Amino acid sequence: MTKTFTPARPIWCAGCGDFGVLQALVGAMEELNIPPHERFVTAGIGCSGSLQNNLSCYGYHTLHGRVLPTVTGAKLANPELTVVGVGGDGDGYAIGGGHLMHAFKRNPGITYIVMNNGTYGLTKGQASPTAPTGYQDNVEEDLDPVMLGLSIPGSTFIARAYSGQPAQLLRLTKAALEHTAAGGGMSYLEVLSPCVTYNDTYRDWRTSVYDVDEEEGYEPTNRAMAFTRMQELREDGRLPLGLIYTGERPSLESLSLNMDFVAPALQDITKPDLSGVCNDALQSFIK
Ligand SMILES: Cc1ncc(C[n+]2csc(CCOP(=O)(O)OP(=O)(O)O)c2C)c(N)n1
Ligand code: SF4
Ligand SMILES: [Mg+2]
Repeated sequence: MTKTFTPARPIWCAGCGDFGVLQALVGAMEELNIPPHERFVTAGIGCSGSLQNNLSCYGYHTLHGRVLPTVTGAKLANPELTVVGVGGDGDGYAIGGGHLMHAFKRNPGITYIVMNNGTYGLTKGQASPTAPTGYQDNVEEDLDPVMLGLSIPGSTFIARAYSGQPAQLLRLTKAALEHTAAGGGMSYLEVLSPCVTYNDTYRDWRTSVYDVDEEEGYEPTNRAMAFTRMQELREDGRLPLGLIYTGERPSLESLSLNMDFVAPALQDITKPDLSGVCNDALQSFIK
């Protein structure tokens, strides 16, 4: 336990945007009084994935691209935990892209933070799905995961922050955790988090970000307005930040629990019928 709850020192390059994401997550969890033993943080493989080593929590590195099924399973196993998935744009939008749309659709009670740097940092700078046309000879149009999330009716919380704007990043990280804690389901927060070594976008992003939180008349509860505005801003070459969409829909675990599903971690394993089932399961491995 001492080892689990003693954060390691980050090994990121000086100036990596992921430092800001770590600071915001630690700050938000402290401000919301979430104790370390009630945090479950799972990370994908990538520079961003090492964030999980740097804060006090339970959790582990899962397989590359498998953050969302892992955190969904953890939440169903113990709905009392604060469950957070963290990873990169390669992890979440390339190899893990198939899971993203189903997670939006299922709306599990988890927070998912993607550190988008438009590159595969850990493997030395290949183009990711969000890399712009021209980066490393990329001939494809970049993916907009915010618009993907908006196009899926089950999604309930979509926000984007920039690690160069720490006050807003902290506020949105807290809002994401609060949405999920209130039973609202999945909160998705993409953070524009520059990779200073392989794709240093600080200069470009500083001038192209656009804050919808400050826009008069913008209604984050209006999905159609959000989608139209995202499209317009994209055409103008802007990167929208802020609380982009929030809606209401029951969380996956609330629906599952209504179906007589008892979360495994909350079952009384001293009950004779349950201990019999556990013993049978163990015996089946021995046979
Ligand atoms: C199944 C599998 N395929 C490929 C890899 C190699 N790999 C490790 S990290 C990575 C991409 C990392 O990019 P991203 O998720 O954007 O994280 P970043 O390092 O940029 O934070 C890849 C392709 C792997 N570890 N496992
Ligand atoms: S290679 Fe890029 S993403 Fe990885 S730690 Fe360095 S700056 Fe961050
Ligand atoms: Mg990346």
